[in-house]
Amino acid sequence: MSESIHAGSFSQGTGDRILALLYESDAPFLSGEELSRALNVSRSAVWKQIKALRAAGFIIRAEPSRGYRLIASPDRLIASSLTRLLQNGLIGKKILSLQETVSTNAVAFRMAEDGAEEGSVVIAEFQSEGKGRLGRKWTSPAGVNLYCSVILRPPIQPVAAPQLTFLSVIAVARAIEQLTPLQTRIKWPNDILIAGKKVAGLLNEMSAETDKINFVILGIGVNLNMTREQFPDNLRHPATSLFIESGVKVDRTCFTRTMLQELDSLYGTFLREGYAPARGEWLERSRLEGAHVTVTDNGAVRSGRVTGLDEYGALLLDSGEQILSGDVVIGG
Ligand code: BT5
Repeated sequence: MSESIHAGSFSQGTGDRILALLYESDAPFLSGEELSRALNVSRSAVWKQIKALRAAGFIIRAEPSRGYRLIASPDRLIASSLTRLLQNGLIGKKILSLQETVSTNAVAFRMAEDGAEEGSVVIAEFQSEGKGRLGRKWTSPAGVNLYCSVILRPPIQPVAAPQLTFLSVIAVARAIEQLTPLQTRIKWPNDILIAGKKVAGLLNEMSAETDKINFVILGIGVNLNMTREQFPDNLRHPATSLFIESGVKVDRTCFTRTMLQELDSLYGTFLREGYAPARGEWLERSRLEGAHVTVTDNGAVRSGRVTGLDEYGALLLDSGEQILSGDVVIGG
């Protein structure tokens, strides 16, 4: 499994480094000699890697007198193509992209324990045991969606950590609305719906001491190009993907970049101005204020009219109740 090769480090193979150079180059072609010098490997090693990249779906033109040029990339989420696009922010400066893993949250958690920098991102093409909340599973077929985890080290009290969920929810909603004609609705605390069906789910995990957060992992799962047949029959609520709703395949690299850029900007605002701006946008996007909801949590059922969100992200009901966790049904 590729996870065991990569987990815990960002060291790139020669193929990845060649790709990064081809992406970054302003010149139309890079010669074999330039590449071999930059990477300190032989020209035949460069050629071997070019052949391997072609076999993996990259279209690379080779001209004897000029060198190599990257023409097109396959539909894969590749660290070097994403980091190139995300150099100006905190989030996404370092990205680890895995072909498959158990769960990106689990990999990111271990990397954060080993000291990975704030803003590091783990992405996988397939998760064998993608996690939902409360021990539930997240269906994660290969090569069609986004499964991603972001490591943050916010200087806030552990009790305020749920506020960060709202940042990732808003980042996903903004990316969907920028790149598709679809309208989203946010459902407390961590779902994004299109036409009442779940298109994305968020799972935050935290390592903290009494009054200090060591790190938070923002786990983000978005159904991008998943087809109807790829959904299991026994989901708890109706689910969908951007492809099913719009009929158009999403460019997954472009979606990932847009979402991470939005998250970076929201996190910057959060660090400077606190939680109020995100809370305002969340309330607007959820259109939950005034709605009648039923919340189920561990068998306890509460219902009422939503009056807002408190400063830590808890849902407030007109009965005066403060809901910290649970599953919400709107209009129930
Ligand atoms: C969530 O849990 O919605 C959180 C999902 C987080 C997934 C990301 S992917 C990257 C990162 N790494 C991980 O291992 N996880 C995170 P929850 O609200 O508990 O919803 C889970 C429920 O949604 C399941 O019990 C199913 O009924 C349903 N479900 C499962 N897979 C789905 C999918 N792909 N799309 C829509 N609904 C799904």
